[in-house]
Parts: sequence; structure tokens; C-alpha cells
Amino acid sequence: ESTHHEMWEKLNMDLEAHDGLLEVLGKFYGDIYLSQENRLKGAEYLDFVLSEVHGLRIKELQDAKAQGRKVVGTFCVFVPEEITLAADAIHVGLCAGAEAGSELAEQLVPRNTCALIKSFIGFKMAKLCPYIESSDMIVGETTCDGKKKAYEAFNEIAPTYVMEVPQTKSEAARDLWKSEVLRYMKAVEELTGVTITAEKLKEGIKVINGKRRALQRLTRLRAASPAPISGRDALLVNQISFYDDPVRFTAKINELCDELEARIETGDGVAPADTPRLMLSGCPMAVPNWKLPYVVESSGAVIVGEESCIGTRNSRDLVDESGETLEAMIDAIADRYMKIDCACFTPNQERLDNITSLAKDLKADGVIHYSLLFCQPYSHESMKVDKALQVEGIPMLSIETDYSMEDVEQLKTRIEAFVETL
Ligand code: BJ8
Repeated sequence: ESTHHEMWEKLNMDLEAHDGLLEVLGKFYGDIYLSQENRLKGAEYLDFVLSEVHGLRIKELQDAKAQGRKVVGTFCVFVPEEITLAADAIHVGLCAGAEAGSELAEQLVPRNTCALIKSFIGFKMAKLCPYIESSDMIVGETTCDGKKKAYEAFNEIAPTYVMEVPQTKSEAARDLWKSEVLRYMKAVEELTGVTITAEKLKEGIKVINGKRRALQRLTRLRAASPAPISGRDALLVNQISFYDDPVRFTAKINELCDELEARIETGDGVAPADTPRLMLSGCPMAVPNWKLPYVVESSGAVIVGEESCIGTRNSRDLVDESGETLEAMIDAIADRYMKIDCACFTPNQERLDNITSLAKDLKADGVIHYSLLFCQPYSHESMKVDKALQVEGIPMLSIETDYSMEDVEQLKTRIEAFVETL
């Protein structure tokens, strides 16, 4: 503990406020996670990583930095992790899911900004995030208006490199995106002093595909009834995928999947087989945003999937591994990332198709669409998602909320009423 404090102090964090945050989080985690019944043995890994998310993992980053490696912090699944890895750098997610610092953030961004944006700005301003402080390069992207304007403001307090993500899936958009992937590759090479070779990039692609395959395996296993893992734990797996070392993470999640397979064989689950099965869809839930899954799973339902960037949107597509030249691999990476069906794209029919087929694959009885307050892209699409699901006879409930706990009772009432109709 005391060595962690020294490390945090060196990172110029606000120790007192940070201790307070860890205490609140510890209690929150106990209530939401440790209280679950019939949890998997593999959840020990999740508990450990989460308990050391600001401790041992930051220590690992610091040790790697001492050996000359660089850390790249990101806010969006569009930043190609394969390239970061190929330059021997470490790729971490910086999105935050807690309200701490949000009031400070309102000095830099308008009040009617979504909670996810306010949270990462607030964490920086309140000196609460050891990942931001450990990052040698912070990468933003032109996705929603809220984010792209926020990075201009954020750049004043933390220099931010911005990738231009196109808004359509046209050929011209794909050309722009490929040029952005190349520009990112150059920037990472400059940062690290490492020249990315075909061999290194091939390895990066292999490692990140491995991580995605493990997550895909988890998704498939959740089609089983009774549900073998809670939605809370599955969300945590996805959240941790943005922080932990990818090779270690992949091994641990494959072990967890072995345990799930054994459970499924014996018909064991986290809830009785007749428990209504819900899929979540919409905005990403950054750690420690566990509010909605907790409310849903305390309302007589079990969550069987997350159609979100901290969920299947980040694991569904792999990079083609057949390319042997650097050029072919860059093309494969550009193509894979252009498949991301973020609501920032127009039109975005793929997302509707992906949601309906995922809901069917997971045998979901209903879908809860989740938009953060003030998130235009996902709020708009919630209406289209509702219509697309209606055609398939799958009921949907649309929820708009933020990170505050004030509406928990109200959410519970609405979700219970929805679950009763299933
Ligand atoms: S690829 S979903 S990670 S942009 S919730 S900040 S959209 S106002 S997060 Fe995202 Fe990349 Fe898309 Fe995925 Fe804006 Fe909405 Fe806030 Fe959002």
C-alpha cells in the first residue's frame, strides 16, 4: 500500500481524494460483485485485477516505462491496438465511468455533455487517474461532436493526438481511414523509436485477435441456458480487457471459458433457467460504471450480452491474418476497423442487423437500450433499434441515464415492469 502511495505521489495524483475514491469503489464493488451467489472460480482473476487496477497494473506500466517502453492511452475502439503493440508500446483505455471530478470538468466542457466525457476530463482535473498520468501519448478521435470538441479542450491540459475517424462507410471514407492508420503508425514509431516491421505487426495482429477470440468464445457460451455467468461479471471481463496485459488476459479468459463449459455441461448457472434473459445495447460502460447491470440483475433478470464497445462491438471482427507484407496488413487493419458499427456513422444499418442477430443468437427475451444523457448518436439510434427489434418480435426498453445514483429506484421500477411483461 505505502509503495503504491509513493508511486501515486510521483504521478502527481491527489492522494487524499484518490484514497477517498478507492474507498467508495471498494464498497461499491463489494455490494455489486462480491455479494453474487454461485460465482465462477475464474472471477478471482477479475477481483484481483480490479483491486489492483490503480496499484500493481500501474506498477507494471511504470516498470515497463523504466525499461524504455511507452504507454498509449485511448478513448475509442477505433485506435488500432495491433499497431501500438507492434511498436512494443502498451495500449490502455482511458474512458472513465464514475462521477468524480465531473463538476471540475464543467469548467472545460458544457454541462450538457455526456457523463463519459465529463468523467475522463474530471479524472484528469481532479488528479485521480494514474493511467492518464502514465500515458506518453493520449489519442482522441473525431467520433461524436461531444468528444471531438472535448479533445480540443482536453488538449490544453493533456496533449492529445486526434485520429480522424470518417462518418460514412464510402470508399473515400475508407481511403481517409487508411491514411489515418498510416499516420498513427508513424506517430507511434516516432514516440517509441521502434520501426514497425511486417514481422512485428503480424505478431501484434495475432495477439489482439487472440484476445478477441477469447471474448468471442465467452459471448458464444452465454447463449447457454441457464446463463453460466452474470452480466456483471461479463461486463467486468470486457472492462478489464482495456487495462490488463493482452496475453495474460487472453489466457485467463480462456480458463474462465473452460470453467463455463464445464458448468454448461452440468446444467449449472448463475440464475434459474426460467429467468428472463436480457441483452444490453448502446453506449459503452466504462469501469466502474456497473449501475445498470446491477439494477437489471436485481430486478429478476439476467444479462446475456452487451452490444457495445465495451462488449461485442470490440470483439466481433478479427483482422485478416493472411497478409504477409506490411501493406497487406495495414489494409487488413483498415478494413477490420471500418466494420465498427458505432452510432457516429451515417447511415448505420449494420448496427441494426448486428443487434437483431446477436439478440437471436443469445436467445434474449428482450433488449435494454442504454444511452447516456446528452448522447445524440445513441439516443437517435435507440428509436431505430426499437423498430428493428419489433420486426423480430423482441421487446425493447429504452433507458437514458448518467453516472449518478439518484435514479436507481426509478430505473428499478421501470425495469421490473419491463421484465414482468417478458
Ligand atoms: S466507436 S461508441 S468508443 S465513439 S456516450 S462520448 S458517443 S456522447 S463513446 Fe464510443 Fe468509439 Fe463510437 Fe465506440 Fe459521444 Fe455518446 Fe458520450 Fe460516447
